[in-house]
Amino acid sequence: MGQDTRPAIVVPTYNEVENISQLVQEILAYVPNAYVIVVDDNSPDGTGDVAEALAHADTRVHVIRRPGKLGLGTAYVAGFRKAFELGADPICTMDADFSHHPRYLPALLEGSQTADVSIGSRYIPGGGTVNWGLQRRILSRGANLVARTLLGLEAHDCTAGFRAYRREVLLTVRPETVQADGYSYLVEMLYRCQRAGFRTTEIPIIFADRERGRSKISKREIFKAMGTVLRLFLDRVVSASRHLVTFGRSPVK
Ligand SMILES: Nc1nc2c(ncn2[C@@H]2O[C@H](COP(=O)(O)OP(=O)(O)O)[C@@H](O)[C@H]2O)c(=O)[nH]1
Ligand SMILES: [Mg+2]
Repeated sequence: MGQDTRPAIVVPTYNEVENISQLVQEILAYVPNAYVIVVDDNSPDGTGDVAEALAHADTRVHVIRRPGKLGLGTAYVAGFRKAFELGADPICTMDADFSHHPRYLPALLEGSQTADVSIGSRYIPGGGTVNWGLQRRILSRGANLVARTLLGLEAHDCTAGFRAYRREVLLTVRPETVQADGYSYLVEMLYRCQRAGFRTTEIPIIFADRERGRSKISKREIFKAMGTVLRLFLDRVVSASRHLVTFGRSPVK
């Protein structure tokens, strides 16, 4: 991980016209040497055009425009590819709605000095959520508890999209081969990082619910996430039993 390299901040957007300008401005205020990579999925509200104008005005800003709503997972992958082209390290992801406040970016990047994956975490001391209804709180806590228990993940916030990955992590884990899309992409990525032996650290953040625009999380995403956790759990069981078989074998003479 280079002290001399520039970080990239990948921001997937879908209908974030009310947030994008201020967000990009604040990211660059907190991290002036960052590249900002907006990945817009042809947002009907014109977010892509606004992002494009920001990119014209400032060479640190880049925009990837995709033809339609292709999902969060592949949006990250497209952003990572661009970050690689730019030679960025580390490579961060964050939401566009200020739930992941740019003020935490310096601490997140600092985390990358010592850990391979640095996570902006709601579920460690000092972290938390505000403006979330009971249902959303239970859902998020429950999802984390299940993912942590079944998959043996060390992080307390496994569904957080506020992360900094060292370049080397993405080279090894190859995010384009992650099967899950949408929100469960994040859980699968973390699982793969941990399996590959990368070290994670958590930085406490207060996650404020969006003030502008609407959430895109749906019931379908929640079911898909449950399916992903089960698939990864089976993967874990199968590889643990393979491990037992390999090590249980008597040595060949
Ligand atoms: N490019 C792209 N961005 C998306 C898509 N779905 C959600 N996003 C963005 O991903 C981030 C998280 O979505 P959000 O609706 O805030 O989810 P929530 O915070 O979990 O309710 C936001 O920046 C969204 O604009 C998608 O299909 N494509
Ligand atoms: Mg949000």
